[in-house]
Amino acid sequence: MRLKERLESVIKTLSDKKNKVCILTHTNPDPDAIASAYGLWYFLKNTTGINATIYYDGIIGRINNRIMVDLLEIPIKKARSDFLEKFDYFCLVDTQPGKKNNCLPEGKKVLMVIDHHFEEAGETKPEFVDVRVNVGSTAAIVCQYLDKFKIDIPETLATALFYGIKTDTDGLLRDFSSIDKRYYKKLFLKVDYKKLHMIESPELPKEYFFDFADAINSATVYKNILIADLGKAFVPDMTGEMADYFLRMEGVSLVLVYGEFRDMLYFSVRTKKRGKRLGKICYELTEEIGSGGGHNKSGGGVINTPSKNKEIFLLRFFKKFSIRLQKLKLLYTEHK
Ligand SMILES: [Mn+2]
Repeated sequence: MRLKERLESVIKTLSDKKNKVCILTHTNPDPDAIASAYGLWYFLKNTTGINATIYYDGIIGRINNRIMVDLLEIPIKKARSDFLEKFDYFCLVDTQPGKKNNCLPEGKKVLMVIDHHFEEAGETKPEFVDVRVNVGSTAAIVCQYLDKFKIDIPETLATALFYGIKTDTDGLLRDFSSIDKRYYKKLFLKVDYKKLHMIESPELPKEYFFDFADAINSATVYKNILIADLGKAFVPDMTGEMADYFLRMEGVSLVLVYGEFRDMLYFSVRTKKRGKRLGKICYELTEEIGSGGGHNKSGGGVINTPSKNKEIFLLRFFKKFSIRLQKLKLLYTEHK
């Protein structure tokens, strides 16, 4: 069945307006997850009349993402497990049933899965599954749905979707497809630039800069690999932010940044090199001790009980990338 027919079948399933629908993002949602949830919410509203509820768990950590939600008035709420009981249907965006990075209650009926991470064999068989690993953002996939049904995208939604595609593809430079490119260009004409600027360049709390200091002071290098420890991270997303930043360093082609937040160890990995499957690697590095995933050039995850598992994780990482521990050199003191 073609995409439009498959979506029409979902709309038919939801024909009773009394249906309670929950759109669920992954834990600690990023702009792509938030934007695609908002886009799907708008799609369902326009095609079925249903006012779905968007839920996330964890925290919206990054300042940019919090401003995105506030400024664009995105109706996303923090879930508590008992909140999720009342829904008839679940739609998952930027994640999948069976993945550890979402709080979908067990045995719940999943109607839609829209994602661009590699598929894991989940036990539930949703009616509508659209997982495209070659696409750079879930937001672009949702744009295609709105496009197929000729639904006009208002300015706030356009700004959210644009920011989602932009962040997940690093401005069409990393792991992107022709679909990301198409909608990035189309949305560009509708973006509220003032709001986008406020989202992208907000005032930052002092803690943000302290994490920078910790990252730079702790950074060690082996050949073209850089590893940095944030200690206690101010928000989980700091690892990704710092990893992106370090990847810009001359001579560095692979970066690992990790830091603790509320008794969990978060980490992000980035590479400049093509052909690396970091998502898969992060998945393997965290087996039994946490969860991980991602794409080709970017990945990350979370480790449970760091006091016990941090070392296991780091040793796995060193082994995977053939890093000789004795040869790891401090970046900054070396310079002084
Ligand atoms: Mn994504």
